[in-house]
Amino acid sequence: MEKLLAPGHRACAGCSMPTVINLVLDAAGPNTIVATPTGCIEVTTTPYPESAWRVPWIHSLFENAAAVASGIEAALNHFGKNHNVFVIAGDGSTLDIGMGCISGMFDRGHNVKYVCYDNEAYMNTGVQRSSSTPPCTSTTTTPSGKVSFGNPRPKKDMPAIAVAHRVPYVATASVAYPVDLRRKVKRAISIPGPAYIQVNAPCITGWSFEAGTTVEIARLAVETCLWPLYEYVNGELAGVKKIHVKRPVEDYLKAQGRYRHLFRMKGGDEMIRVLQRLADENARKFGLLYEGDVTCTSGE
Ligand SMILES: Cc1ncc(C[n+]2csc(CCOP(=O)(O)OP(=O)(O)O)c2C)c(N)n1
Ligand code: SF4
Repeated sequence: MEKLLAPGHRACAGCSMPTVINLVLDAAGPNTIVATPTGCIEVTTTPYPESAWRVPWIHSLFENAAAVASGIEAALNHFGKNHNVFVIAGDGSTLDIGMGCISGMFDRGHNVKYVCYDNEAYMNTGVQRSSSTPPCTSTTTTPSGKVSFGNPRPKKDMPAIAVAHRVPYVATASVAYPVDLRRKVKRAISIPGPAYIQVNAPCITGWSFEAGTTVEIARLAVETCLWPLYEYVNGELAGVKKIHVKRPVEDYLKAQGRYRHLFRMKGGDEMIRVLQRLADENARKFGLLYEGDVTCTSGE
């Protein structure tokens, strides 16, 4: 099938975001309207007068994609038309500035499927911290240095916020698990009302990893339990992706420049232990390990 996001867009080589878009559109099909706010997604796919989108697409402000999508869905309802309505947005516009409009969209119960590609910072404007940036990450506004291990704050739990809004379908996904991601998009469409899916989306520029390892990085996030894959249906945990061999967080961290300081600075080992505890907590909370499964400690 022809890809619904055309090649020739201007995302960095190795960016996962165009893959996220194509997986979402593969699952949703051509009968889909997409609203996107400002961010890498917009600047790289629609440099005037070009567009890579092969479905109807609209650009909103940084803060109001959910409101724009709500209006599209209400208008389609009014005219008796049936299309999938999606927002695809970065974490800055989702977890920070767009939160009020998203809360309103969830609260009004619009049949809009909201996908956040989570590259864990404001990448388009130069890798500033967002509330989705994990602790100990070096960004341009939380640089590591003599007195700083990077971002001092925890990552905001947006899927939990969506569940608290009684959103009928909430899930996390990863570019490293494309079958799972497509299935979750289809399931979101099959359940009437709003849906929220947050996709781990490695950014080669902001995360600074070796070219060609984008999918490997995304897989390590899942295998270390730093990025648990789960879905909630009507507020109940309805499925998790279990892990056979749980990798130590060092395997994920050492592959990325944004965590390089943790391996060089005095006290970095304690920060790595803090991140390991977060991963262990995810494994426990979501039941990610099979009975008797192995926790790998060697880094192999
Ligand atoms: C009200 C407003 N404030 C700030 C900006 C500048 N701005 C444009 S894109 C962006 C960052 C986008 O970050 P994110 O949503 O995480 O997407 P990414 O670029 O990482 O894909 C910012 C701060 C803006 N366009 N509008
Ligand atoms: S800066 Fe990051 S998110 Fe933006 S296009 Fe480049 S790799 Fe993708």
